[in-house]
Amino acid sequence: MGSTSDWETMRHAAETLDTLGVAYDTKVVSAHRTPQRLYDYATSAADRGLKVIIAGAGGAAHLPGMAASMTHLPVLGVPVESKALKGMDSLLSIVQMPGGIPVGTLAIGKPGAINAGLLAAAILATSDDALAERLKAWRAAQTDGVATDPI
Ligand code: RP5
Repeated sequence: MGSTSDWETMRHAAETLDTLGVAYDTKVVSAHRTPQRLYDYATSAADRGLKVIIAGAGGAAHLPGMAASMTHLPVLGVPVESKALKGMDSLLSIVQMPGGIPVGTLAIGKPGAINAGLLAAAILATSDDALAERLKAWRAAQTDGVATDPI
């Protein structure tokens, strides 16, 4: 994530991965304030064994796209809600990539962070049968938890 201030949003991705038993690491990596850290993180990601990168940032949110430009790993972008523009700036910064460097862009804020965790798990589950079973169980529990009556 681009800032410690993004953690309140991005912790929902981490909690989702915890629930599904997916290992991850968390880092603050700013495209603007720590560009060398971003370069080092993205260029070494595959060799360090990472399989998917979830990149959350707000405002002029260059982090996901810049990360994607420096690794062949799938990058999922979470637009963090900004104070000035409610995350529309974040969303458009992340989603509108030129053809050739994809970023899988999620919804603004908490729902996007949760779904980034779920989507990362789904990607990993294509080569991990045990994780696929946990993911299916999680989804079944979600379905079972939806009431038929509003009261
Ligand atoms: C972005 O600027 C970060 O991703 C964050 O969402 C936003 C504001 O950062 P702070 O000023 O709170 O550190 O780079």
